[in-house]
Amino acid sequence: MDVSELDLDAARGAIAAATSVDALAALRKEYVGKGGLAARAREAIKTVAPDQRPVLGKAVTEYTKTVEALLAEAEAALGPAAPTEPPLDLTLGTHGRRRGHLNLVTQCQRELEDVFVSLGYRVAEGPEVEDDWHNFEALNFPVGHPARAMQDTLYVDLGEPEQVLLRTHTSPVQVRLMESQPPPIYAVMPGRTYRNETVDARHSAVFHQIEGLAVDRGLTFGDLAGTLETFTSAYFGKKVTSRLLPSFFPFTEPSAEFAISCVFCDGAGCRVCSKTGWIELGGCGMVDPNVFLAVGIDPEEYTGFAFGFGLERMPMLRYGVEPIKTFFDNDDRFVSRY
Ligand code: 2NL
Repeated sequence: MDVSELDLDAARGAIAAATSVDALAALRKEYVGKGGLAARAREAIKTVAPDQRPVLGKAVTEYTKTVEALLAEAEAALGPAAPTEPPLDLTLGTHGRRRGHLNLVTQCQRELEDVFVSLGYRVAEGPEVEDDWHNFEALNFPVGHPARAMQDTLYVDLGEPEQVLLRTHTSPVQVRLMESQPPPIYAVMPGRTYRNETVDARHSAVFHQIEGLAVDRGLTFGDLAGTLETFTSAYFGKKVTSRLLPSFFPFTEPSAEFAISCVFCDGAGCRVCSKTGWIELGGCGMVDPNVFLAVGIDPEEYTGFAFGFGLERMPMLRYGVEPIKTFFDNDDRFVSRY
């Protein structure tokens, strides 16, 4: 082996002619790889005349450096190196894990929110642990009023007796909204509510409501009726109509129950609507002037309407779910179905 075999021009020519990363890798092996030309030349150092050893040693080092640099330059010019790891297979299975989804009640809540947002309403939320003022007093439920007893309130053992409670409806959110901002107000309040109820097919101690509130100049009962009609046909479809019947709530005057034509028999009368052709959804009315006074809104200047209904009832009607506790049991056979 002598110095002339370390032919840099030959290496330069071959590297320049290579057109693939694989070809360059083969050249690297041939010139500077294990057992390659440079390695053999280094081996040969001890076999040449002592005075030639430094000459050959220097030549091998020079050759290796130059060839490595030429290879690196050529590789960079050919673009990124092919991945050395096997590519990630995105079609591989999930190893038994399934993607979760929202509970049916949450799905329904989101859908209703969308309907009201499209009508120009905002979505408002508030605390689930409330005080007597926001849950009752400001809503025209005076102390000792029988309507308070009807709400089966769950009290929290905190502060003065019967002052801190789990909200029995979402109305306190509306009180907080009216206290914190001037009209006009157009908002819906969905959320969890609590009552000390005996659980049966349609009642649960923990349930959800969605309420709506509109406060503006010149709002009438006609606006309320039109809003509910628009909402019910947006959610249940154009075939469904709504009706109002006189009722009573402490916070509205006049008050009404609202019902939709039965989604199962189109109003003809069936088992689900108890042959009446109507399904009651919730209550509504014009905001009582006493409520406006409690939150500092002038009832001479503003009027408003409010409505409320149970959230669970919607998917119960749509999918025929019963009893109500099915929503909260978390039985996977139910949960994974929707
Ligand atoms: C029902 C009936 C209703 C309201 C809720 C309300 C709230 C304020 C003022 C006036 Cl701050 N009204 N909310 C009004 C009428 C009925 O709910 O059956 N809910 C499940």
